[in-house]
Parts: sequence; structure tokens; C-alpha cells
Amino acid sequence: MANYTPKPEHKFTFGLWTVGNIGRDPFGEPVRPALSPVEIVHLLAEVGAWGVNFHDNDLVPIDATPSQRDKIVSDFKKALADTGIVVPMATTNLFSDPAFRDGAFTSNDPKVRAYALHKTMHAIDLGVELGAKIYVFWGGREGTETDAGKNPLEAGKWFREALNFLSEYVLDNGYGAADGSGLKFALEAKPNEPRGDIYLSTTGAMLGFIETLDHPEMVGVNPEVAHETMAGLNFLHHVAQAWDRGKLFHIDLNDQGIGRYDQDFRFGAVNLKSAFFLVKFLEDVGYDGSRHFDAHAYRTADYEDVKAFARGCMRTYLILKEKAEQFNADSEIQALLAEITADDGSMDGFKGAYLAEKAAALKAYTFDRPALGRRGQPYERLDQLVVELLLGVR
Ligand code: GLT
Ligand code: MN
Ligand code: MN
Repeated sequence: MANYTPKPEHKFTFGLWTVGNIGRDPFGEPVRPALSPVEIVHLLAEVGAWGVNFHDNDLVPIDATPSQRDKIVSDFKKALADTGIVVPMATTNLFSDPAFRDGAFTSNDPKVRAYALHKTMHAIDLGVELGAKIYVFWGGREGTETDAGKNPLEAGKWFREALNFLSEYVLDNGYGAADGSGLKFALEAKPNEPRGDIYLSTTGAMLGFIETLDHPEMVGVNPEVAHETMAGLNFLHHVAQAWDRGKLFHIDLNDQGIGRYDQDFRFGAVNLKSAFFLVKFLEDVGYDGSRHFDAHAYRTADYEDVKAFARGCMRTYLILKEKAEQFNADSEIQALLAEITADDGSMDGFKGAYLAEKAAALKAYTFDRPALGRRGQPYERLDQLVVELLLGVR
């Protein structure tokens, strides 16, 4: 029986804003006292996490003086050194301050757009200083409630200009290189909340947008379980598309009911089966980035329960990883898969790249269409085996 203790090689990370969430929501006040960044680092070390990520203002308040900043950063560095916790990712808060009420890079106000660049350059400096290799862009306010006053074409151009500007900033400062080594950007899509509609609302939309940038090799995605799920989409399929394009730079793991507000629940808390297929995919393809839990403990939790929440995220991942290994080693499951994907070789001559002769031969071939249509697939049997595996009776 495996032991489900998190280890550095699992690359489990949490944001300062996740375990540090004080439980404020649109209907209620905070329920937990705020922890300092140093206390959060120690909490993460206690539960066995590998890394901590942050927004600039999770660490340094937006109105801190330079000397306050320096003190906060040096205390934080000491906590990292004392605990061995690392900082793999950093990001910018471009959504909390009232200045960003109409967005940041896509605000209609050119002063806000310039301020967003200014704030992000400082935040990139901070992230790099603390060791971050991935820089996330989540455009929570980049959108509209009404399309009456904001042109989506202009907004898209502004967003592109901002990312091009910031890519050059990274290159100019030697933080990253044009071959994609060093600091990289990861774009995180979300369909709505806090805006009525957010631009580039899915991971697929982000993947298309990335190819229009000046330095696409420096830019990938940071898909979040909750965000595709809110929209009723299949998260795994988006992750697979990102992986196929070499763009899965980071991933935000949590859980979410379809059609609900952004719940950010503990990983595996809602849909264990989807969580299983996701873990199996990440492990099978050899994803080696952070497994970042962008999740929040229930508002009912105290800090003991917050620790249980964080441990639960990691433990569920490791249990599902073990289940994925079992799936791959299960002879009955593998026999069904072999049956499903069986290939008698008779189509070999038609496979692969286009050739004129191949196309002509394929056009001339006579298929037994009724026989193709008679063939059933044992997906019911296979899926039931998956259910029994997950229920622990296999
Ligand atoms: C915010 C959001 C997350 C993003 C974070 C990064 S902040 O909590 O809901 O999905 O990943 O900006
Ligand atoms: Mn979310
Ligand atoms: Mn996220």
C-alpha cells in the first residue's frame, strides 16, 4: 500500500491567497484571522507542500513604502530558507484595487492600462527575485457587463500589446530567453466572475490568442479545473489540447459544480471521476510542472480545518495517482482497451500523410459499412471497472 505523504518531487504548491483566504464572500465578513505571509509559509511546510505562489499584493501591500517592502521580502525569504519552501510561480493582482474596476490591460482608460504595465513590471521583478519561473496572467477584470461601451476588438489588441510589451521586458532584463527558457508566461482563462463576461474565456481561446503574440514560445496556459467546469466544459480535453501544443506551463487544481459560482473547492471534492482522469492524464504524459491547488477551504473552516483541506488536496491527488497506476496495470481493463483500439492492420496503407496514390486507393476501396455500424464498444464494462476501482473494490 502506497503511502500518501507529499514529497518535493510531487511539486504540490498553494497560493498565499488560498490557505490564507480569510473567508470573506459577497454576503459575509471574514471568518478567519489573517495570517502573515511568513505564517502561511510555515503552515504550508507543516502540511508538506513544496511551494508557495503569490500575487504581488499577497506579499507586499499595494501602498507599502520601499522600506516596508524590503523588510517584508527579507522576512519572507528567511521563512522560505527556514522551511525549504520554494516559489515556482508569481502573478499580479490586477483585479482588487478600484483602479481596475474596468479591467487592467483592457481598461478603456489609457492611464489604467499604463498603470497595469507599471504594476506588472514591478511584480515580475519581485517574482524573479524570489525565484519564480512561471508568471501567471489571470485577467479577472478583463471583460464587460455590457458590450455597449467596450470594443472587444480593441480590448483584444490592448491585451496583445500588453503581453508583447511584457515579453520584451522579460527578454530585456535577461529574466527569460526567446527560446522559451527562463521566465515564462501562463495565461489563465475564466468564463465570468468577477466580470459578467471575461475575454478569452476558455483555455482553447487562450491557445489561439497565444499564436498571435510576438513571442509565442514564451507563453503558455494555466488551465483551472473550476473555470472550464463553470462553463460546463470538459476540463481534461482542454488540458490535453494545451499539452499537445507544448503549452501546459502550469495547472490550477481544485473542484467545482457545473454552472455554479467559482467555488474553488478542495481537489476531488465534487467530481472524483473527472479528477481521476485528470491525474491519470498528467501522470501518463509526464507533466512535470507544479501541481498548484488554487482552492479555498470552506468558509466554515478554522485553521485546523484549513490544514485538513490542504492535506486533503495533496492526499487525494496521490491516491488518484495510485489508482491511475492500478488502471494501467489492471489486466481486465487493459484487455478491454486492447479490444476497443484493436487494429488488424488492414488500413495501414491508408494511414499517415497524404499521397496522391494513397488518396486514390482509399477512394476506390470498398468498405463494409453495415459491418462498421454493427460493431459495439464495451465502454459500459470499462467504465464500471473504473467506478469499482475508484470505490476501492478492485
Ligand atoms: C484568483 C483567481 C484564480 C487565479 C489567481 C491568480 S487569483 O483567486 O480566482 O483563479 O488563478 O491571479
Ligand atoms: Mn477559480
Ligand atoms: Mn486559478
